[in-house]
Amino acid sequence: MIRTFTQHVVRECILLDGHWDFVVDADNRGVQDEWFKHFPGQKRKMYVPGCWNNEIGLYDYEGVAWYRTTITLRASGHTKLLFHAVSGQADIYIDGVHVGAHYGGFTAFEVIIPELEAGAHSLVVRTDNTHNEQSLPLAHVDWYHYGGILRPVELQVLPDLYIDKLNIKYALTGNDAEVDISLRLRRLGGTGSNIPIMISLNDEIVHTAEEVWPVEQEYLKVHVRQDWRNLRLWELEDPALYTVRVVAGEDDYTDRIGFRTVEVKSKQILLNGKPLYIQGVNRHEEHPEWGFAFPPKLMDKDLDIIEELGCNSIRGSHYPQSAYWLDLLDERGIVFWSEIPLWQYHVPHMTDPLVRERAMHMLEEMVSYNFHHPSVLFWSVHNECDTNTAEGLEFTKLLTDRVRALDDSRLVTYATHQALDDRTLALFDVIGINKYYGWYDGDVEEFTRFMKEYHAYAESVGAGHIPVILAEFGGAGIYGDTGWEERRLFSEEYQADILTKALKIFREDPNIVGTYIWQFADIRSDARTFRDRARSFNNKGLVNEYRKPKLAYREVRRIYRQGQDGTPEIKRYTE
Ligand code: ADA
Repeated sequence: MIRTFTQHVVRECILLDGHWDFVVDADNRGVQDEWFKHFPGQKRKMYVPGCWNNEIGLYDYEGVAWYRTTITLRASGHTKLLFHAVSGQADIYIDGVHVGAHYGGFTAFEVIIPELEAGAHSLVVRTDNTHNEQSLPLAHVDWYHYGGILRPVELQVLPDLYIDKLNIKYALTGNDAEVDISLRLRRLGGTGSNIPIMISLNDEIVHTAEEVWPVEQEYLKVHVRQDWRNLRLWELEDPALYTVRVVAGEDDYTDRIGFRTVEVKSKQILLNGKPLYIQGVNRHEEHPEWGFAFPPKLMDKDLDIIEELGCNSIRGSHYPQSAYWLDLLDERGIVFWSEIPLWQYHVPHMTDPLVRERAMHMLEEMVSYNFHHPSVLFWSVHNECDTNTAEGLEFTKLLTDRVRALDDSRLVTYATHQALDDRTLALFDVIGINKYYGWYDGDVEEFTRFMKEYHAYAESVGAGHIPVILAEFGGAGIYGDTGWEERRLFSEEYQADILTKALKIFREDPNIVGTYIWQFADIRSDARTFRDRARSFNNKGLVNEYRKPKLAYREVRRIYRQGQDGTPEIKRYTE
């Protein structure tokens, strides 16, 4: 599954899930046309979507690998290959011809092959998950760089004139919306000079027109303004969703939207005008058996566990996550923080033109691909970068300007570990602070002094009015390692103790509007750079990597859920 709803009824779509031929090319010989002959004994099958680093013999492999499958077309036609995510660098070949490339592991991309003949064709994907000082993310991270075709691949058959892009913006007044629908259509062939367009909202036709499209013009842009009244808003308790379907000539496209406002006022985050107190966790889209190719059914389970915990929000640490996941969040009324993997970039990285270009590109892809999800309230531009420097300030300004130009309907944020001398605070709508008192930085009680110092510092640099979220805090607890409350590092009790005390401090601070605990589940870390991670996992999960609850889960659930007359109730808004 790619989405929880059907996006195309008319356009033919074929999922390319299943076994593909697979071979590792550690020496980067790049002989894709005869690739399988050159690697005797190595050829094997790999399930797509999947990650090779969950497989025996490939647990630690980072580098080039080739995938191959056969696609068969019933009739000649234009073909679109939609890759929902391929780790690192991807190069796509059809019948040995290079037809497309993409950089960046967590965003979707497409390759269009016009006029492909009927019959069987070889589809080869070269992937390279090598990371270095210019990659996004860097080689040095506290998770694992799983390689492979991470998310589904889809083959779509396109007509001569097809819907290339749909973008819906709106301005809300009460329950009425002024809606701006932008369509971009593309011509791949044909001589037709007119195209009928029909738009429907929840199955009710709201617009029909015949657009003139000069034959020599490759693209046609269509703008439709509409007033939609008496809408149900997207609320956490009642996340109303609307389906917009466009039929243009012989093509169709469906997407879902939700109507809501988000803004910052008087140091609060307001969702539909009401203060929102964030109760959240950081979640990597990662599983020990699936790596980054997280299966849809387990997403449901993760959400059950997270809702049971009393959360109303999730931070998607530290990269753009699956469309399916965001669909579920839209449906369940859970607020999402989406970010790109600019994780711990220092001055030399932030001034590197290639890094900058890659970051901008991924930011643009993240925003454009996830634009319609009402659950996304925050775009986050980076995590723990050198924001206490002039270079950090300059780079951050580029990112925040860009993201606002792409989308001014959401809040722009980031996570800083330089809170007391950060130079970028004033660039943001909401400030995320990462701090690990009780684990790396001394006693957990020091949070009280730290937050006082932070508020004074923010005031002094003109950022005192900006709401603050504790975006990361916590400690490690190894699942099953319990004792007699002797506060032993890595025990379940020690971890629970840090979180309980930290949450008490944060929840009593009226200047803090929410918390994202580090982290939801234990994740595989990178043993090469993080030698102190027991089991080579980051063990700060409230549940272990197989989603078994630790003591900390139960303690946080007690705090996040508000008991009233013995009935647990999720606290969604500040009283
Ligand atoms: C950082 C980082 C997280 C994780 C955490 C930790 O704050 O952003 O990804 O590595 O530290 O566990 O130390």
